[in-house]
Amino acid sequence: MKRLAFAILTASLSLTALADTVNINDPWARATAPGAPAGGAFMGLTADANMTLVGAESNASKIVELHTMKMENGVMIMRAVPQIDLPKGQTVSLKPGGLHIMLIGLHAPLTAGEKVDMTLRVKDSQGKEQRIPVTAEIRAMKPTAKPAAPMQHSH
Ligand SMILES: [Cu+2]
Repeated sequence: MKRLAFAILTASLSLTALADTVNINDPWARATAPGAPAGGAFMGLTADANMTLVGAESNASKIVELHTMKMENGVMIMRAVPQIDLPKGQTVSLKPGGLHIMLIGLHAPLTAGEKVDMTLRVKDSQGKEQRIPVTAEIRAMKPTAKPAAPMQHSH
């Protein structure tokens, strides 16, 4: 049913019969504590052709950004990135401690067992934009990043 709805949406956006798209695998978001300003969302992305994730939207927060996370001088640092490349046929993993989607300015805490809707904006090699709806399951999960590392958010 979901697949059919998506096929109709894709067809309405493009006159080509078989539009390249991005397949989403296991989308989830991490549950947040009450009052937490931001939460992360994660998934696997596999594109049919060379494509680029250029942004995301959600009603769950004021802002949605694409982020990278890595250790620098012993500190976990997150940074916003303008886009994430999705090479043809390769699964790009958005996961804790790495690339992720950041929901900033949450309107309500992300509660385990509930779902959060997002829309991904991807561009193909001709620059044509597609909007891909994603429903992420909210899970309570311990960070896989080293727990002792202090975290710093830089923009
Ligand atoms: Cu982040």
